[in-house]
Amino acid sequence: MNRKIIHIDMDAFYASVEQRDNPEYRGKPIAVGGSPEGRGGVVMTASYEARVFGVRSAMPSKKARDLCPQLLFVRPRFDAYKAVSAQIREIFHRYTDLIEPLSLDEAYLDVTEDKLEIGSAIEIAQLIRKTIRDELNLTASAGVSINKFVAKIASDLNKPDGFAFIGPSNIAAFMEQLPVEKFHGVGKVTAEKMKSKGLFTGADLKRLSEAELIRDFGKTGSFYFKIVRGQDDRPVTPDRETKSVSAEDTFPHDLSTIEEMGPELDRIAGLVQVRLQKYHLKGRTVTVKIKFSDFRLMTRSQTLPAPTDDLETIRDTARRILGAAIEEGWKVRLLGVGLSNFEDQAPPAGPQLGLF
Ligand code: TTP
Ligand code: MG
Repeated sequence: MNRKIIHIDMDAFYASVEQRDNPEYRGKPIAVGGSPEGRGGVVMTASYEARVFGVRSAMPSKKARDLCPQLLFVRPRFDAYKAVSAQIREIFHRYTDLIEPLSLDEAYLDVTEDKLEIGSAIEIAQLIRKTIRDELNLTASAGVSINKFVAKIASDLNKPDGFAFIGPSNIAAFMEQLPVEKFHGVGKVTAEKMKSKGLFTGADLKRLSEAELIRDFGKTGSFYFKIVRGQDDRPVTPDRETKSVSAEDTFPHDLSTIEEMGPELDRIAGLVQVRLQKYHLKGRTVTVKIKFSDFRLMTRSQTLPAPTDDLETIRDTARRILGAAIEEGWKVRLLGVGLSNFEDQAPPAGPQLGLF
């Protein structure tokens, strides 16, 4: 029997809370985070009025201000966002306890069996959206399908204040027309690599065998093989505890000097820092993962005196680890940076395996 999975994601979350609580921001382009003088800092999120100008999450404030001179910069109030996050979770719990939060504003729900015996995932998703609007004065978008992957893509289709249902009989056609860059989990480099091989959509990927996908894209090849057929049997895991936050990138060409690797490592560290911020986590242990052209894998870690989510600290530590680990001339295909050993969580016993 098919499962009934809902993915819910609040619209322009921090910005919407600010517009709700401060009437003077309503209908205006606002950015949460960053600095009005454009002196450093990045935008955490932008209201939809600001997105019209091209303002986006993780954009430096100077660029955001250049794109939209009347942009209002608002200082984040994390306590307010956490409170709303708890309120939406309480609404989810009216229907199911199988809730897997991905961040403050986003969660998967398994409503195969719902507490109120409504039976229809579409109806539950719409009820949740209506309740969030009526009780919290905020909007959310929802996607409904039979697995997490398709539900997540569906929730993004009609954002903001949107809804989409992709049922079992539509999944195949939907995945076939989907551009490869829309497959979440496919990064920019992989998407480019796919396109250079003439793979632009799900239909193109579907023509390849599992062995061919693994040959071209490594282990994730078998994930793509399944996903393009709409198969994803990952369960919704309630209140999963985040153990590590990481990012990695495979390069189109092998890198062999520190001069080439340094800026790439910095960029990857930046992605990790954005995620740490998004999940409100600070970690003590920085890990660098290195894959060589012969697929040999090396991971090296360093534990800091205090937990951090500071970009410079993460970058410097990652660079130090990399500098100590590799020798000039080694050919590097992939670099990754991870943070673990989070604040308020007991340090892991024994060697730190299982990162990434
Ligand atoms: P998202 O759900 O990615 O973005 P959003 O809710 O602002 O907008 P939408 O879903 O309508 O596209 O992230 C949720 C919140 O997490 C966001 O409001 C602010 C925070 N965040 C950051 O702090 N930094 C980031 O880089 C991102 C992407 C989000
Ligand atoms: Mg959101």
